[in-house]
Amino acid sequence: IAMGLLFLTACSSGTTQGGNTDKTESKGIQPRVIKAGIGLNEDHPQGQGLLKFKEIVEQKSGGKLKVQTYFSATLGDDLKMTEALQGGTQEITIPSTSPLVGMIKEFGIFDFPFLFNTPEEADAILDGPIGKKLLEKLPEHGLIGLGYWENGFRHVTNSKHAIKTADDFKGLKLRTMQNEVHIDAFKALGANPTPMPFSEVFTALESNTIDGQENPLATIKSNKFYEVQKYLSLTKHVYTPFVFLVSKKFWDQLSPEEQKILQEAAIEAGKYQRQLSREEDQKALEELKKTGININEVSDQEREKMAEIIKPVVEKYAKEFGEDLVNELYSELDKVRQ
Ligand code: KDG
Repeated sequence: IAMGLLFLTACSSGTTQGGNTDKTESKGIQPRVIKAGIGLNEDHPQGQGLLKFKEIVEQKSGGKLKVQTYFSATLGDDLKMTEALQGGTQEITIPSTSPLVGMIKEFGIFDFPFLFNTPEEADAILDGPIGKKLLEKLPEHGLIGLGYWENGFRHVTNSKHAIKTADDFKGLKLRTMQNEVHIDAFKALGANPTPMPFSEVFTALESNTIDGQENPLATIKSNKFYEVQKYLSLTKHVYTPFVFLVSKKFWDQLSPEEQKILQEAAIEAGKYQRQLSREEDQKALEELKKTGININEVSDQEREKMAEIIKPVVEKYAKEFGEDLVNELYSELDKVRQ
């Protein structure tokens, strides 16, 4: 009896530690419905990754945790869904880090053009101390970050002319994400950047409100931008990641067991998603060639020229985001490149 009592006391004191009044530890896995929404389509590597996440969560929880998936911005754009997580009316979203820079400015280091050369370099930084440090800034904004998935290297499409040289950006009205680094970088190149949520891009291209946009090949294919664009130039000007977000209001109600399932599933599905994203990047190029859109390579020399023009923008934001952080980023990258 004495031992039993001791055990009970230990358990109940354990549950109150986190400030939770309910006995989360004794709850194990509860039946729950988890609403997960993204801006891209189901056939996109991000959509396929989300389906993998659903499969893993449902399997690990014996079907108790159910993930309801919403693709193609049916629940809203990245910022709207992130706000819904903060308010506790949606549980999961996987936005680009770029539009989150208004909330956590340091995420902007991933928006520096020509920062990464390969997806593996991005993995090393995102999964390393820098990526972790940025995830730790999320809870004070009502969000939990379970890791990074891949969006990938972005290229420019437009309806006017091929971009072969840095000069070819001049005068082009280009949609950018809602992110000041992207806006200033395209301004520096002489373009006319127009920030807007992703869900409005197709219509804006179709109605010629804008001349072009920039996104990874998988997105250009999945969202059929080739139907409303004449030129695809392989500028590979920036790599942007996705961040896997959970509502903190929801997270705090979960038992440690449930949290573990979600954390592991986000990482496992993320590995699958990154792999798929890299395969799709190759495949999409082949398929885009068949659509009739004019595709051109951009020489390394011209890409270096573009990087040179954008350099003052990067330097300005390096100061704003914190020189220590940016120096750490560059030295981590040096290590990866050795
Ligand atoms: O699901 C993610 C999308 O909503 C968005 O982040 C895609 O890269 C993107 C863009 O250009 O807005």
